[in-house]
Amino acid sequence: RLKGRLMSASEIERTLVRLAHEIVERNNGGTNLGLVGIKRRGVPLAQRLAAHIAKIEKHPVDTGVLDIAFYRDDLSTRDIRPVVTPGALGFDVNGRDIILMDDVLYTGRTIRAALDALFAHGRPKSVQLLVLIDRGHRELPIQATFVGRHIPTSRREIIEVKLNEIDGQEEVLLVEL
Ligand code: 3GP
Ligand code: 5GP
Ligand code: MG
Repeated sequence: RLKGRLMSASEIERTLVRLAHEIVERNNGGTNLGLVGIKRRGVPLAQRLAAHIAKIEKHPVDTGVLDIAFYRDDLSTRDIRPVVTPGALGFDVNGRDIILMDDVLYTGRTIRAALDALFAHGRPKSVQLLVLIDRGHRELPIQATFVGRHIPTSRREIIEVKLNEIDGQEEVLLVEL
Protein backbone atom coordinates (compact mmCIF):
# COMPACT_ATOMS: atom_id res chain seq x y z
CA ARG A 1 0.00 0.00 0.00
CA LEU A 2 1.45 3.33 -1.09
CA LYS A 3 1.72 5.77 1.84
CA GLY A 4 3.52 8.60 0.12
CA ARG A 5 6.11 9.85 -2.30
CA LEU A 6 9.28 10.82 -0.46
CA MET A 7 11.41 12.06 -3.36
CA SER A 8 10.84 12.98 -7.00
CA ALA A 9 13.42 12.56 -9.77
CA SER A 10 14.55 16.17 -9.45
CA GLU A 11 14.79 15.89 -5.66
CA ILE A 12 16.97 12.77 -5.98
CA GLU A 13 19.19 14.61 -8.45
CA ARG A 14 19.55 17.69 -6.23
CA THR A 15 20.36 15.49 -3.24
CA LEU A 16 23.10 13.68 -5.18
CA VAL A 17 24.64 17.01 -6.27
CA ARG A 18 24.64 18.18 -2.65
CA LEU A 19 26.23 14.90 -1.50
CA ALA A 20 28.92 15.21 -4.19
CA HIS A 21 29.84 18.65 -2.80
CA GLU A 22 29.91 17.29 0.76
CA ILE A 23 32.19 14.44 -0.35
CA VAL A 24 34.79 16.69 -2.01
CA GLU A 25 34.65 19.15 0.91
CA ARG A 26 35.39 16.39 3.41
CA ASN A 27 38.06 14.76 1.22
CA ASN A 28 40.26 17.68 0.11
CA GLY A 29 39.00 17.68 -3.47
CA GLY A 30 38.78 13.93 -3.66
CA THR A 31 41.85 12.95 -5.71
CA ASN A 32 42.41 9.83 -3.53
CA LEU A 33 38.75 8.77 -3.55
CA GLY A 34 37.29 5.50 -4.79
CA LEU A 35 33.52 5.02 -4.83
CA VAL A 36 32.17 1.53 -4.20
CA GLY A 37 28.50 0.76 -4.83
CA ILE A 38 26.71 -2.14 -3.15
CA LYS A 39 24.56 -4.08 -5.60
CA ARG A 40 22.17 -3.41 -6.91
CA ARG A 41 21.00 0.14 -6.37
CA GLY A 42 24.21 1.34 -4.75
CA VAL A 43 25.95 0.88 -8.11
CA PRO A 44 24.17 3.57 -10.16
CA LEU A 45 24.42 5.87 -7.14
CA ALA A 46 28.22 5.43 -7.13
CA GLN A 47 28.42 6.01 -10.89
CA ARG A 48 26.32 9.18 -10.71
CA LEU A 49 28.27 10.60 -7.76
CA ALA A 50 31.57 9.85 -9.51
CA ALA A 51 30.34 11.79 -12.54
CA HIS A 52 29.27 14.75 -10.36
CA ILE A 53 32.60 14.79 -8.50
CA ALA A 54 34.56 14.50 -11.75
CA LYS A 55 32.64 17.49 -13.12
CA ILE A 56 33.10 19.59 -9.96
CA GLU A 57 36.80 18.80 -9.41
CA LYS A 58 37.86 18.08 -13.01
CA HIS A 59 39.56 14.76 -12.34
CA PRO A 60 38.38 11.19 -12.95
CA VAL A 61 36.96 9.20 -10.02
CA ASP A 62 37.32 5.41 -9.74
CA THR A 63 34.17 3.38 -9.16
CA GLY A 64 33.77 -0.25 -8.12
CA VAL A 65 31.10 -2.76 -7.23
CA LEU A 66 30.54 -5.03 -4.24
CA ASP A 67 27.99 -7.85 -4.25
CA ILE A 68 27.46 -8.66 -0.59
CA ALA A 69 24.82 -11.35 -1.05
CA PHE A 70 27.25 -14.06 0.14
CA TYR A 71 28.55 -11.94 3.01
CA ARG A 72 25.37 -11.32 5.04
CA ASP A 73 26.03 -12.67 8.52
CA ASP A 74 22.55 -14.17 8.60
CA LEU A 75 23.70 -16.38 5.73
CA SER A 76 27.13 -17.28 7.15
CA THR A 77 25.46 -18.68 10.28
CA ARG A 78 24.10 -21.29 7.90
CA ASP A 79 27.72 -22.03 7.03
CA ILE A 80 27.79 -20.46 3.57
CA ARG A 81 31.40 -19.39 3.09
CA PRO A 82 31.99 -15.98 1.58
CA VAL A 83 33.46 -16.20 -1.90
CA VAL A 84 36.11 -13.55 -2.53
CA THR A 85 36.76 -12.74 -6.16
CA PRO A 86 40.00 -10.66 -6.27
CA GLY A 87 40.10 -7.97 -8.92
CA ALA A 88 36.35 -8.09 -9.39
CA LEU A 89 35.81 -4.88 -7.41
CA GLY A 90 37.00 -2.66 -10.27
CA PHE A 91 40.11 -0.88 -8.93
CA ASP A 92 42.86 -1.31 -6.31
CA VAL A 93 41.50 -0.19 -2.92
CA ASN A 94 44.88 -0.23 -1.13
CA GLY A 95 45.66 3.20 0.38
CA ARG A 96 42.51 4.78 -1.04
CA ASP A 97 39.78 6.78 0.70
CA ILE A 98 36.77 4.60 -0.02
CA ILE A 99 33.15 5.73 -0.02
CA LEU A 100 30.79 2.80 0.32
CA MET A 101 27.36 3.51 -1.14
CA ASP A 102 23.98 1.90 -0.71
CA ASP A 103 20.42 3.01 -1.37
CA VAL A 104 18.90 2.27 2.06
CA LEU A 105 20.52 1.83 5.49
CA TYR A 106 18.43 -0.23 7.88
CA THR A 107 19.86 -2.69 10.45
CA GLY A 108 23.47 -2.13 9.34
CA ARG A 109 24.11 -5.82 8.66
CA THR A 110 24.69 -5.30 4.94
CA ILE A 111 27.33 -2.64 5.66
CA ARG A 112 29.08 -4.83 8.23
CA ALA A 113 29.26 -7.57 5.62
CA ALA A 114 30.34 -5.10 2.93
CA LEU A 115 33.28 -3.97 5.10
CA ASP A 116 34.40 -7.61 5.36
CA ALA A 117 34.13 -7.98 1.60
CA LEU A 118 35.96 -4.69 1.00
CA PHE A 119 38.89 -5.61 3.27
CA ALA A 120 39.18 -8.96 1.51
CA HIS A 121 40.24 -6.85 -1.50
CA GLY A 122 42.93 -4.84 0.33
CA ARG A 123 43.60 -2.15 2.95
CA PRO A 124 41.88 1.18 2.26
CA LYS A 125 43.27 4.29 3.98
CA SER A 126 39.75 5.14 5.16
CA VAL A 127 36.17 4.07 4.61
CA GLN A 128 33.18 6.42 4.66
CA LEU A 129 29.54 5.44 4.18
CA LEU A 130 26.97 7.17 1.98
CA VAL A 131 23.31 6.19 1.80
CA LEU A 132 20.46 7.82 -0.08
CA ILE A 133 17.99 6.95 2.73
CA ASP A 134 18.59 6.18 6.41
CA ARG A 135 15.37 4.53 7.63
CA GLY A 136 16.56 3.84 11.21
CA HIS A 137 16.29 0.55 13.19
CA ARG A 138 20.04 -0.07 13.48
CA GLU A 139 21.05 -3.37 15.11
CA LEU A 140 24.79 -2.68 14.88
CA PRO A 141 26.98 0.34 15.79
CA ILE A 142 27.08 1.61 12.18
CA GLN A 143 26.26 5.11 10.95
CA ALA A 144 26.52 6.83 7.60
CA THR A 145 29.01 9.65 6.97
CA PHE A 146 26.78 11.15 4.25
CA VAL A 147 22.97 10.84 4.24
CA GLY A 148 20.54 11.91 1.52
CA ARG A 149 17.43 11.80 3.72
CA HIS A 150 16.65 10.58 7.22
CA ILE A 151 13.24 8.88 7.01
CA PRO A 152 12.03 7.46 10.34
CA THR A 153 10.05 4.30 9.48
CA SER A 154 8.15 1.55 11.20
CA ARG A 155 9.43 -1.97 10.63
CA ARG A 156 6.34 -2.75 8.53
CA GLU A 157 7.14 0.05 6.11
CA ILE A 158 9.44 -0.27 3.10
CA ILE A 159 11.23 2.43 1.20
CA GLU A 160 10.93 1.77 -2.53
CA VAL A 161 13.92 3.31 -4.28
CA LYS A 162 13.45 3.44 -8.05
CA LEU A 163 16.40 4.46 -10.21
CA ASN A 164 16.30 4.92 -13.99
CA GLU A 165 19.24 2.58 -14.65
CA ILE A 166 17.50 -0.36 -12.92
CA ASP A 167 13.79 0.44 -12.76
CA GLY A 168 13.22 2.68 -15.77
CA GLN A 169 11.70 5.27 -13.43
CA GLU A 170 13.08 7.60 -10.83
CA GLU A 171 11.45 8.21 -7.41
CA VAL A 172 11.44 7.18 -3.76
CA LEU A 173 8.19 5.87 -2.29
CA LEU A 174 7.04 4.93 1.21
CA VAL A 175 5.09 1.66 1.12
CA GLU A 176 3.41 -0.34 3.89
CA LEU A 177 3.13 -4.10 3.56
P1 3GP B 1 18.73 -2.97 -3.92
O1 3GP B 1 19.89 -3.12 -3.00
O2 3GP B 1 19.03 -3.19 -5.35
O3 3GP B 1 18.00 -1.70 -3.69
O4 3GP B 1 17.99 -6.39 -0.37
C1 3GP B 1 17.70 -6.84 -1.66
C2 3GP B 1 16.77 -5.87 -2.38
O5 3GP B 1 15.48 -5.87 -1.79
C3 3GP B 1 17.34 -4.47 -2.30
O6 3GP B 1 17.67 -4.11 -3.59
C4 3GP B 1 16.21 -3.63 -1.72
O7 3GP B 1 15.88 -2.56 -2.55
C5 3GP B 1 15.02 -4.53 -1.61
N1 3GP B 1 14.36 -4.35 -0.30
C6 3GP B 1 13.24 -3.64 -0.11
N2 3GP B 1 12.91 -3.66 1.16
C7 3GP B 1 13.84 -4.40 1.82
C8 3GP B 1 14.01 -4.74 3.18
O8 3GP B 1 13.23 -4.38 4.06
N3 3GP B 1 15.09 -5.50 3.47
C9 3GP B 1 15.99 -5.89 2.51
N4 3GP B 1 17.05 -6.59 2.91
N5 3GP B 1 15.85 -5.57 1.22
C10 3GP B 1 14.77 -4.84 0.87
P1 5GP C 1 20.39 -3.64 6.39
O1 5GP C 1 21.42 -4.66 6.06
O2 5GP C 1 20.99 -2.32 6.87
O3 5GP C 1 19.30 -4.15 7.30
O4 5GP C 1 19.62 -3.31 5.07
C1 5GP C 1 20.25 -2.62 4.07
C2 5GP C 1 20.06 -3.31 2.76
O5 5GP C 1 18.75 -3.87 2.67
C3 5GP C 1 20.25 -2.33 1.65
O6 5GP C 1 21.08 -2.85 0.67
C4 5GP C 1 18.86 -2.10 1.12
O7 5GP C 1 18.85 -2.30 -0.26
C5 5GP C 1 17.99 -3.15 1.76
N1 5GP C 1 16.87 -2.53 2.46
C6 5GP C 1 16.53 -2.59 3.76
N2 5GP C 1 15.42 -1.92 4.01
C7 5GP C 1 15.03 -1.40 2.84
C8 5GP C 1 13.94 -0.59 2.43
O8 5GP C 1 13.04 -0.19 3.18
N3 5GP C 1 13.91 -0.24 1.12
C9 5GP C 1 14.86 -0.61 0.24
N4 5GP C 1 14.77 -0.19 -1.03
N5 5GP C 1 15.88 -1.40 0.58
C10 5GP C 1 15.97 -1.77 1.86
MG1 MG D 1 20.66 -1.74 -1.41
